[in-house]
Amino acid sequence: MKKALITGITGQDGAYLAEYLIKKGYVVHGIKRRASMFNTERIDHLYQEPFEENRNLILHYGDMTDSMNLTRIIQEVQPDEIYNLAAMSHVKVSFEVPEYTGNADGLGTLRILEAVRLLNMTDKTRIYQASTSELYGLVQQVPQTEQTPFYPRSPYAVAKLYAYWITVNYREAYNIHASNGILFNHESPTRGETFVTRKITRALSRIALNLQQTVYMGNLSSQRDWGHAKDYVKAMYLILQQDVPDDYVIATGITTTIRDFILQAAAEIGLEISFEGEEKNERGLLTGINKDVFVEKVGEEHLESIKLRALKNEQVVGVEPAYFRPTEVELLMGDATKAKTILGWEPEYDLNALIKDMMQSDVKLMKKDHHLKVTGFDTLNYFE
Ligand code: NAP
Ligand code: G4F
Repeated sequence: MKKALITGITGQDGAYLAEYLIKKGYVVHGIKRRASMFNTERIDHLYQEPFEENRNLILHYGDMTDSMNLTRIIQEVQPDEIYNLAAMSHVKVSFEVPEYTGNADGLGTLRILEAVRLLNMTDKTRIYQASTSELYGLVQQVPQTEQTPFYPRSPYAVAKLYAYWITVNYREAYNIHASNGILFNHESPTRGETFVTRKITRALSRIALNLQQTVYMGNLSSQRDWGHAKDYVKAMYLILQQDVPDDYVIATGITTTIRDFILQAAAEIGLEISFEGEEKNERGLLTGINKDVFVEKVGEEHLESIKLRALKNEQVVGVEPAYFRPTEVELLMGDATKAKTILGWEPEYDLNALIKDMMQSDVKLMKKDHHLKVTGFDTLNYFE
């Protein structure tokens, strides 16, 4: 049985990848951080009690800033593959914690590579580094390929630039099987709630259920190339199955503004929104309801209240300058031809299917909130 070690296993990608590798017959080891509350919600469905024989998921406490901890875990586990997914991954937050971001995201990658080298595991262990389209930043070319020059625009992207190049350097200097996946934005129903897509799908679900009036956003005009995390973890696996290590762009090739994502996600549940005004004064008004879609996707019992709000053309989207970044990445659009040709990677989800998946999941989730609000106490239904 192959052994994989996943850093960042409690995150969106870590959880999908763990599930994918377990299904392939791997024993998966994961590094999680100690937290004051449970932080394993995304992988709880995979967890087995420590006394169970033939366990295929084993967790270790650790941190990307702790070299000794990482080296000990790698020595104990002796992984065939390491997927280095752990990172302080929020671009806006990285402006507030730049040193920590550099330490965890940049030097953290060096710690993994150096541990494999010092433990003489360079022939045994393959390493995947979670690189990012944020490296392109102020884009020098559209679409972006493996050849496009990098121009990072945040402490996060600069830290990831170091991680990218130290991975290439260890590959060339020590012959380590180490590869970068340059992944464009990928989302899912378990995407962190403060990333833009999930913020939108949660807020629209709450608006539909009359639990929230307005959602305040940052830059509505930036454009992203969004895929589904389920498709993207398959690319990570494929990258490590190649005889020769290399770097690959993983993307859909389609780019969409944040504004259009809002419109499409709203339409998915029958909400019609119209934007007016510019920049800080831009607003999204609820101007209509597609009754049949709303009843099917949200439920008849919520129709009357949303119709009233639409009649009044209520504001549901606003712009809050606090969400703007000091330096923005305006346009990302990737060309994954190399990955498609060499890895045989093909995404199954397009943007429409991604939005469907996220909206369906968040409406269901927010209905639990609605039920709590209405009844005032928890019921068995809460866990359905
Ligand atoms: P995520 O949901 O934010 O997960 C990040 C993971 O890293 C979590 O498990 C987190 O633990 C862990 N982590 C953070 N700091 C750590 C530290 N100091 N030590 C140990 N673990 C730490 O991110 P994601 O969306 O799954 O992304 C996975 C990786 O791909 C990240 O490196 C990200 O930068 C990169 N990436 C993501 C995208 C995307 O669109 N999702 C695109 C390109 C690249 P807690 O759960 O305890 O916070
Ligand atoms: O969803 P975001 O926060 O993702 P961002 O900054 O593109 O970073 C994500 O993707 C990267 C891959 O390119 C990863 F490396 C990184 O770890 C992370 O997963 O923001 C997307 C866009 C930005 O232009 C932002 O300014 O949405 C814009 N935006 C507008 N209003 C907002 C908001 N972003 C957030 N988070 N919140 C807003 O209210």
